[in-house]
Amino acid sequence: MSRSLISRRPPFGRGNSGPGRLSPERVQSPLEKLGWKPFFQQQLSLEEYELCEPLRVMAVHRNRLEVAGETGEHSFSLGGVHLPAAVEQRPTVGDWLLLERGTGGYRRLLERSSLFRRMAPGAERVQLIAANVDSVLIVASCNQDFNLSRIERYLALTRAAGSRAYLVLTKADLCAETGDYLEAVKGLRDLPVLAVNALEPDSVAALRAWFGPGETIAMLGSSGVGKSSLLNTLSGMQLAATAGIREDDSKGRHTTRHRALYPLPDGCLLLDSPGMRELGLAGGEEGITAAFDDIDALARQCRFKDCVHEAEPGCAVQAALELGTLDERRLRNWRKLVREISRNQRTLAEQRAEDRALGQFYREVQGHARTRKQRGDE
Ligand SMILES: Nc1nc2c(ncn2[C@@H]2O[C@H](COP(=O)(O)OP(=O)(O)OP(=O)(O)O)[C@@H](O)[C@H]2O)c(=O)[nH]1
Ligand SMILES: [Mg+2]
Ligand SMILES: [Zn+2]
Repeated sequence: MSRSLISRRPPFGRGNSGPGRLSPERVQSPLEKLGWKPFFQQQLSLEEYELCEPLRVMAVHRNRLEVAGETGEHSFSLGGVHLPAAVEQRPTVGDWLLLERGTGGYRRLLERSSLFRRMAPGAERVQLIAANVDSVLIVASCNQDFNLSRIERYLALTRAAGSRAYLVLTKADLCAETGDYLEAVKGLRDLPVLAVNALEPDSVAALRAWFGPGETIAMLGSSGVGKSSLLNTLSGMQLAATAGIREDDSKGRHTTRHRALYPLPDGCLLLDSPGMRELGLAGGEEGITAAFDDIDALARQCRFKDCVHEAEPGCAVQAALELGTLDERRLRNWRKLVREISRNQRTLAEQRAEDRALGQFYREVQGHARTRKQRGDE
């Protein structure tokens, strides 16, 4: 581990010079190594501070969580826990939860610094991907599977979650000319890019400069791009299985089946996840605005406020298309994501209204039952 890389980074908990501060000179505590920060510490009441132990969710299984804390890693059964009905309030990978010391009883989830969600494929529900992610490594490979619109989608999702985004182009060693790929992503602003061979430690070493100790990094990328390979090379261990891709179309074989968080020797934590076939945007228009700020800026210059950028006079978006300063594909992808998000938000709002109505119905039924009981009705 290179000390000089770490010392260039600002310490966490800016403005906090107390004992909670994580400085490069100080050795990280076991909790800080798991991503514990003042943001979480501040949420504990005095009673919780004394009676509870914070644990990070490293992996989620059907009825069990893998958690890690001051005393190491263990498995926590959700069997006897009464979890909230709302999906968003249930634990996901990266969450911090409080368990009572001694009894191990479940207390609560701590407020999240960021949350990644998607529309569950085929269902009209939200699915949680990860919580408390500081940065996202968007992974794409320099082969047939490279898709700029997909990268833009990941970027919108990352911006919506309020996390920093980085792009790594893998399989640079298998491609004669990485220049074309680097050129293709040049228009994506505020997105540091590196082309690497994910199997080669020297090649991925440059990635380390992007991340600091205690930082949680999620990887987003389709199957076969080399997410697990990056994890293995960065950790110097064979932590996750990898498998060859299909020769005809360069697509992966969905080797990774579960999301799991891995602490790296550098002191940051990397989330390996399955390549997600569908990553429907579940909300956060501001993510799209941020990922497509060029189109947003153009739209503001249109003559009409409600311009839909088709054939209206004085449309700055159409003018940019004609000038060639805006790419037709990018505009199409923007339209697609905007439509998708408004459709999904409508669905989710209807879903929530139905859930509320159902809750109200149950409460009324229970109320009637109580009244009958009090009156001695049969
Ligand atoms: N030559 C070369 N091969 C790579 C590189 N990155 C990944 N591979 C190979 O690509 C294949 C897929 O890599 P994985 O790491 O399993 O991909 P993944 O993104 O984890 O895929 P899923 O788990 O299915 O989502 C493996 O055979 C890797 O050895 C690279 O940069 N160069
Ligand atoms: Mg994998
Ligand atoms: Zn317009």
